[in-house]
Amino acid sequence: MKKLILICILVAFNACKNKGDQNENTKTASEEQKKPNIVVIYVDDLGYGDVGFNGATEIKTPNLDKLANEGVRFNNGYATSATCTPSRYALLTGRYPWREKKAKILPGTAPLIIGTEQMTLPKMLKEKGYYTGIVGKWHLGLGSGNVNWNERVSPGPNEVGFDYSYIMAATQDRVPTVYIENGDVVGLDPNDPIEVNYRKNFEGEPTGKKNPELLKLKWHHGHNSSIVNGIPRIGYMKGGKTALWRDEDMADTFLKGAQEYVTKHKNKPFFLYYAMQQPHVPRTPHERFVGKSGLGPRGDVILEADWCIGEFVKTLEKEGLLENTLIVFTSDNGPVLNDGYYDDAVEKLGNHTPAGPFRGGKYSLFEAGTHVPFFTYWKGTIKPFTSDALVSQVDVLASLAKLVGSDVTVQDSEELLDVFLGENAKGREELIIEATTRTAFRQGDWVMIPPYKGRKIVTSVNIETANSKKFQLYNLKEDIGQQNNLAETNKEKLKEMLLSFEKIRGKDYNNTEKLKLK
Ligand code: NG6
Ligand code: CA
Repeated sequence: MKKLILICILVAFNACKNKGDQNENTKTASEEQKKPNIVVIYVDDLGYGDVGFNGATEIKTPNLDKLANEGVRFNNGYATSATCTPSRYALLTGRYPWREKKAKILPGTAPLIIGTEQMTLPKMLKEKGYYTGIVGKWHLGLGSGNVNWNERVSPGPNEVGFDYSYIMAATQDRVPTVYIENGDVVGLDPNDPIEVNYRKNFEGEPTGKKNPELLKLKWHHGHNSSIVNGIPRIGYMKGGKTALWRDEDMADTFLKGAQEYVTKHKNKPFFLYYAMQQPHVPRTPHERFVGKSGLGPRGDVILEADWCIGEFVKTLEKEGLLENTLIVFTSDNGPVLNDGYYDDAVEKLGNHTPAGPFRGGKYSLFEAGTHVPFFTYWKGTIKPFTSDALVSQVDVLASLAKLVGSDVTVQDSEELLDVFLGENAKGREELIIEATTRTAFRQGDWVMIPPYKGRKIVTSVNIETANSKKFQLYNLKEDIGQQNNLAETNKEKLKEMLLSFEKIRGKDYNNTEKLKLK
């Protein structure tokens, strides 16, 4: 009898224990499930008005429109800057780029500008168990000066938080024109080493300037150094013949990289920074897309980018990941037409308005420089919503930290997770925007641009800088195109804006001119 009781107790205990284990397992599994994959799709120089979901009618972007319209579409989404490097710096570090002097358009030979000790978006996610990867454009510098491209290039993305990297070093128009995977140039023949120099050419090497007969794309300004694939570039390069990219295949190469990354890492929460190159110059659509938009190569590569995103989402769907993946889509800066090549962007523009309703463009402190397409999408979790909330790419880090349960905070990154998920429409109160070395301030519906010396128009690209000897003050609610400067008539508002701006930016933001409110 005693024995029987003991057996009963043992059986009951084991049953309980198993149940406990099971609960434990179930909890862990569902907790794991709760950790969504995160994909940031970042395009290059795409304007607010370049996409159907923001009103474009001359260019069709059905794949983007579907995601945007089923996700949270931001009417007030910003890149921190009107050029690439600083915007990317802010996205990945959660810090305003004007805090880092080196965060300016970098040559292909620039050293890494993110400190290896610095907190970054991929680092934060990695700490929370994510596998992290980048496929696409980097443009944040590599190495620590005098890079030898024939050895492992380091530090780079893999040293600031990415487990995997497949990148182009700088831009499509800058050398070196090769892909780099985890620090190694892809397809490099050791007997044909790569040399790169931004100051002087290598003896006997043709250039865009001297050898126009070798060009399939003509340069308009800049872009007259080494020739690769019939396209003249910024900077000089020699060697590495087997590793050189064919520009027309770049979209497919990055897409394939992004798809393979997903398929390979689908069993663990992953983060992918899919940094597409379109529609930055040189605009080189794959033959499949040539002539398809009727707007020239710039339109064609936008169609190509849209197609790539459609294909990429199909992969997520096929792998059964779409309902467990948060997608953030945005652009690093606003649009530009002629950015250095004769590629018909101006001539074939027709009725298309890349900047949408905004004034300016890439390089500009006017809205079109930084006010960009922006949406989040998460099938089954995010409900379709058009948000007026003010959000910046600098906020992605803190907001994703909240999503994954990280307590990481960074100086300028505001935690706006519920805004990004469309559960709340109250975004930032204020925001500093940047164009080259100049900064301006948005607060509520108002934008204040301090006086800056320098050219009013960048003539080569035909874009207004927003430089003026006078303060500028605009109310975007009534004047989205920034036509009515209210600085003279609303001095109270101007004063209030300047004070708030200086609180964040400090007083010495304009070292070319002493600012005084008269
Ligand atoms: C400019 C280039 C421009 C583009 C830009 C960087 C000239 C004359 N212009 O210096 O073509 O490459 O840098 O663009 O060289 S960004 O989107 O990467 O910031
Ligand atoms: Ca850009």
